[in-house]
Amino acid sequence: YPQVVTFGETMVLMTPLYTKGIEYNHEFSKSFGGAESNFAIALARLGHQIGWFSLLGKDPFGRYILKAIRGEGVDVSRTALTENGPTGFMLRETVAEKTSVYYYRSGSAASRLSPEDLDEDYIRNAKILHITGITCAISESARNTVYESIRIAKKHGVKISFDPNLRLKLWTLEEAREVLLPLAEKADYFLPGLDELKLLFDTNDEVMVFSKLKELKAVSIVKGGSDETLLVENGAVTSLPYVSVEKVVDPIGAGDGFCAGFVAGLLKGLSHQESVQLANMVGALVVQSEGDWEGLPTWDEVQALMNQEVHIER
Ligand code: KDG
Repeated sequence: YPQVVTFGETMVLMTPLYTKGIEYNHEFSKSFGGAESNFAIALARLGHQIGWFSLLGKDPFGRYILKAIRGEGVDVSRTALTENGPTGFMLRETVAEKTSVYYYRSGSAASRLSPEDLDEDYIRNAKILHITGITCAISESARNTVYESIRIAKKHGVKISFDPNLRLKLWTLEEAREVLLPLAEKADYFLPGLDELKLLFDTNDEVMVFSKLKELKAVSIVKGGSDETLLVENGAVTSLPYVSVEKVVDPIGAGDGFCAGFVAGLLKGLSHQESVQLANMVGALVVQSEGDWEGLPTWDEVQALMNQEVHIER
């Protein structure tokens, strides 16, 4: 059984080859993305056994995604290709430095995830169950699957890490608050971004944000301070600086890699502070290459960064 289990929707991602925008492009590149599978790929590359499950359409996109994620060393044994809905699909364009995402995922195979798709033994044997708010946003049955997975995890003493991953294209802020804040109460490790917290707590006052976090039972790890990550535990806030990068090429996927870095730290027996430092390193490596998951580092690459090894080109 894998040490960590996660689940959620992964979609095919089409991106226009040129910067003219979707409307004026005829050529697209094909990849895929999904916060939970990005997280899973990251953990696998960092050397851990990770299981990701979902429902994919029994279609070329579904087969493509399943093979690719399996090829990354993620356990996909609980993922099924189904005739009940197609594989979700998204387009992303960046025009004049503004990125927009278009989702084609309502009624998708993954949106039909329901509590019956859960394998209790699979969750029970893990150390950590990783949940993101996106799964709660895609459908009521997927949200109920999250609730049921948490109930199973709690019953068996499996720790819960939770990234709210607020996606306002999927639901309103009010709907998101109603679901995500109670989930933060249930988490052992809460991994939000500072901007998300300001929206969820309805305040721009950072003192207020942190005092609300201190009320939670969870250890909170707040991504996206100006150039730091903030660790909140036992009523104290510790700032851990980012690893500086020369050029941010593509920030998408950095949050998922960050969460995986933190969880990998826990699995490697590191302290919470050290785990955040590892998460910061993974984040720094991801943003330097294109793609939601392609730039996720291996454990060797992280160690090379730790040891400041010089890259030999040829
Ligand atoms: O965190 C990156 C994800 O947002 C991306 O890979 C796609 O899961 C995705 C979503 O729902 O937008």
